[in-house]
Amino acid sequence: MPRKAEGFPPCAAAKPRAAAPRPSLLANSHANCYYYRLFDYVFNQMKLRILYHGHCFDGVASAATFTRFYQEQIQPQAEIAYAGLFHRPGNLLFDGNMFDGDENAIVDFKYSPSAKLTWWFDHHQSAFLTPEDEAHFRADVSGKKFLDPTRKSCTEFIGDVAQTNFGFNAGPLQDLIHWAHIIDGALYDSPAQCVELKEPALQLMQVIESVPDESFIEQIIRDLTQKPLSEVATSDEVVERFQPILQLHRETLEAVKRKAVYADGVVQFDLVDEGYEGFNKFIPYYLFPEATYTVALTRGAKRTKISVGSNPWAPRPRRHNIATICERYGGGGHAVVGAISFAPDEVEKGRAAMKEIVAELSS
Ligand SMILES: [Mn+2]
Repeated sequence: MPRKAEGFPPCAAAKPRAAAPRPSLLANSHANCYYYRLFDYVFNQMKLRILYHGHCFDGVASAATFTRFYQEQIQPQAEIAYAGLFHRPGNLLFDGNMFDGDENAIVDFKYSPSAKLTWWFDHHQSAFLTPEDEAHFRADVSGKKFLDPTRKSCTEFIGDVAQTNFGFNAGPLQDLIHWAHIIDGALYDSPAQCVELKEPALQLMQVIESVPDESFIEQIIRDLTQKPLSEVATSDEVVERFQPILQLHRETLEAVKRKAVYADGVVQFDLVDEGYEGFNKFIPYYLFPEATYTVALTRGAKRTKISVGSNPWAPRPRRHNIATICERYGGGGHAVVGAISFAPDEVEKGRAAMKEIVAELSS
């Protein structure tokens, strides 16, 4: 259950610190002059670009946590811009124009060897597109790029590193970190908790995963930087957007009930013809508590996708590393959950790969 917020101290950005990261263009003797400060603000303000794992609760929570850390410990006056990053077929995840800040950060997403990338936090096993990217990361001496695939959530990882290495106080973000940990680590009490969606944090998760409006997601990030999770998750804007999602979620539940086939520990279903772009990944275990794995095929506007998952409450333990299986088909993820993207028209290719994966997990 979400803990009740006991006051949410405003971000220290409200009171800019004296230290400026860039040399001033004017002499210091004018430092207290209004026009000096205005000039300094206009001409010396630096821009931070934060690229985060889009439509993912942990990605959004990581962006909010990094924002608050950056404003409190690094540069209070930075102008901050956001953009979501998405997994796509092939290796074209980044384009050079994305790194348009004076500083550029990636959180909860793959590494980029771009010289413009100044901060990186990730916890995915499949964190690198190529061995060259990994070598580039291993050679980094900036002290601002971090990977720990043993972490359940990138949000918690950022909070801990920021606290230990940079003196950040992650306390006010405790509730956000707690829920990112549960959601990204799939540490729910039961499949019912996640399929019935009673907790506001889980309703916010659904909104983040489903609402296509990037500017709304960006507002959520900015709100989570300044307000407690419980307040953001129960706001009118979130509650209003959650209602149609809940309706669709119930329809998807019915579709999975109709299409899912269970055998040898594996639930499989193909929702391409139904037109559902995604589904709550705990529905299969809600319906088939004895299953160890799920393999599902869906199609959206931008990709056909195989989702592979494992049941955290399975009576028989997981014996396969799902990221490793997905990597063979050009996908990736974690040991317990992963995905593979194909072009939207590659449905048959997706179906063939799905068949092979089901056979492997059933053996
Ligand atoms: Mn994550």
